[in-house]
Amino acid sequence: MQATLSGKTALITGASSGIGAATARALSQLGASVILAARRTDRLEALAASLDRASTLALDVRDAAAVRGALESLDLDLVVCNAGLGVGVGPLQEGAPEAWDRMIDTNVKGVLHTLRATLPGLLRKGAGDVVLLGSVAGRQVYPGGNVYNATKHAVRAIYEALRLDAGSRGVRFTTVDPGMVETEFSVVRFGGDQAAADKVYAGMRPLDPEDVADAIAYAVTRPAHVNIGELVIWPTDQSSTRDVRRDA
Ligand code: NDP
Ligand code: 8X3
Repeated sequence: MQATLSGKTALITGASSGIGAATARALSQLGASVILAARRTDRLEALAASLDRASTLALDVRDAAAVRGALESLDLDLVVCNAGLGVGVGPLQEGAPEAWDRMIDTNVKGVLHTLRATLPGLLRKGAGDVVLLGSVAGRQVYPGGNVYNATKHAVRAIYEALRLDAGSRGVRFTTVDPGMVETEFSVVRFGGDQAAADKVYAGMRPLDPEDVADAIAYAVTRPAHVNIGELVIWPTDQSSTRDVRRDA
């Protein structure tokens, strides 16, 4: 990668694990100062200790006031809205409203709170990058994915809304929409059941979080006049949200 992010400051939400942690490493290696935000500060501190120019921020993106208080005054160049989760898989008619709240409050409202606190600063500077972690689940639904799918469709709508409301003002907007990535996502989704999580990826080659981080690094290191808008990244073994080749 030729371009450098030296002198730039990046905020990454959900940096304590998976795609967020890999993205923090990638952006740091490209020279950016990285602000690592999430709830598990022990994880953030361990990651920050292994990186140059890294600081940590205890943040629950569902808490609008806390997000505003922590982020509004930061001088940022890149904002990666990555914090997100799935809670369970099952028929809508049997769903748990508490699980719906967790997904909607984190994946949709968390993104909105983060953008509300950071986008005005980027627009004032007339430069910068906003990267949203969508999903192929924001393009295709799958059985039992109902509310998670809906939250990622919402992220896609937010991406499109950003282009209309804040586009052409020097800030670039990118949605990165991966298929299956082996992270803690499925462990969280199945309430800590590692065996259930392992089954999701059994016999197939999922993406690594570094594959997604690499795509994000590519998007944010293009020349200023180039905005990579939408990146859809599938494992080669996954042809749709419903079709996965196993034990090839
Ligand atoms: P992980 O579970 O590994 O990481 C999720 C991150 O989100 C953690 O750092 C977690 O930190 C953070 N997070 C969750 N809730 C909150 C909250 N309320 N406030 C702040 N941070 C929070 O999963 P992934 O890395 O896979 O997921 C990252 C993003 O990528 C998500 O938006 C997910 O929907 C999306 N995605 C994942 C795919 C996959 O197959 N894994 C595919 C497509 C998209 P902490 O718990 O410390 O707060
Ligand atoms: C998370 C991956 O396949 O569960 O977006 O939708 S999946």
